[in-house]
Amino acid sequence: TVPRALVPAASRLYTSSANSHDATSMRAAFLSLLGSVSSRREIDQYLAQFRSVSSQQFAVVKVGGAILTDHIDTLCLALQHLYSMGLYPIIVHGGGPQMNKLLLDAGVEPEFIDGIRVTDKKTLGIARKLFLEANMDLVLKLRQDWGIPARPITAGVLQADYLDKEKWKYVGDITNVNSRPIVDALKAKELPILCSMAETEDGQILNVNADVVAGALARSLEPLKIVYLSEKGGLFNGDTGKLISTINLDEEYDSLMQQSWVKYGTKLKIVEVKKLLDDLPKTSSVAIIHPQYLEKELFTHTGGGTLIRK
Ligand code: X2W
Repeated sequence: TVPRALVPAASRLYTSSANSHDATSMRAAFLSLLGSVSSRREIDQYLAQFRSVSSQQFAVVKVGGAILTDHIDTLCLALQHLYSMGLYPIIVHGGGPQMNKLLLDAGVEPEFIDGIRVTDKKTLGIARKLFLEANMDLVLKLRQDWGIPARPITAGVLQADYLDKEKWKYVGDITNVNSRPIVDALKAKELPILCSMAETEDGQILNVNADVVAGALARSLEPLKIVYLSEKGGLFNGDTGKLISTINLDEEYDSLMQQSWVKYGTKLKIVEVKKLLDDLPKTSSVAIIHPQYLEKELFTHTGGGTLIRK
C-alpha cells in the first residue's frame, strides 16, 4: 500500500512549489510517496502520457457525496498532489447521502427508480440548495486550506431534456455539453468543480445523477482517465470478496456478465462503463478507487482500485 505516513510531509513540499511547478522538489516528494510501490520509470511513463494531451483530456473525476463528508482531506491532498505536477482533473461531485439526510429531516422519504432519484419540485429545491452549497464548500476548502485555485462551475455546461417527466419528474437526460467554461478554467490554471445539475433549453434546472454527468463529460472531452472516487474503492468479486484489480472488457466482458454475483448495481456499473468506453478512444480507461489511492492508481501498473479498459 501507499506509505501514507509520508504524505503530509510531501504535501508541505508541494505547497511551497505549487505555483512554480518546481520539477525537482515535486519529483522528490512524489517519488518518496510512491517509491516503495513502483519504479521511477513507471511513474515517468504515466506522467509523460498525462502531459502529452491537452489539459481537458487528462481526467474527469467524479467525487461521490460520501467522499465530501467523510474523506475530504484525503481528496484535497490527492488533488493538491496532482495540481503540483501541473495536472488539472475536471471534478464533478455528487451529494446523494447528504440529500437523503436532508429529505428525511424534512419528512420526505427518498425515492429512487433504477438508481435515479425521483425528484419532485420540493426535492429539486432541496437538491439545488444542497448541491450549490456543497460545491462552494469544496471550492473554498481547496482554495483556502490547500492553496489550489478551484473554480466553481455550476451552470452553463450541461444541457438536458427531461429524462422521463412522468417517472422521475425534474431529472435531466444530458443532451449537450458546453465545454467552454471548463476549458476557460483550465486555461487559467484553475480546477473546474462542477455539480450534478443541468438546464433545459428554457432554463429549467434539472437534477442529474453525478455518475451520469461524469459519463457525459467524458464523452464530450474524451479524457485519458475517467475516475470514480468512492468509499468502497473498486469492484469486488462476489464469490471471493477480493478487489478486482483490472477488467479488460474485450476479453472478459461476456464471461463477467455470466457470473452469478454480477447483478444489480455492479452489473449496471459494468454495463455503463462498457457503453462509455465503447464511445471513447482505446487509450481511455475507467478507474473506480478510494481517494487515498488516486495517485497509486494513476501512476503505477498495479494501481489501487479497479481499472476497466478495453
Ligand atoms: C443525484 C445527484 C447526486 C449524486 C441525487 O439526487 O442523489 C439523481 O439521482 P452521489 O453522491 O454521487 O450519489 N441525482 C437524479 O449522484 O450524488
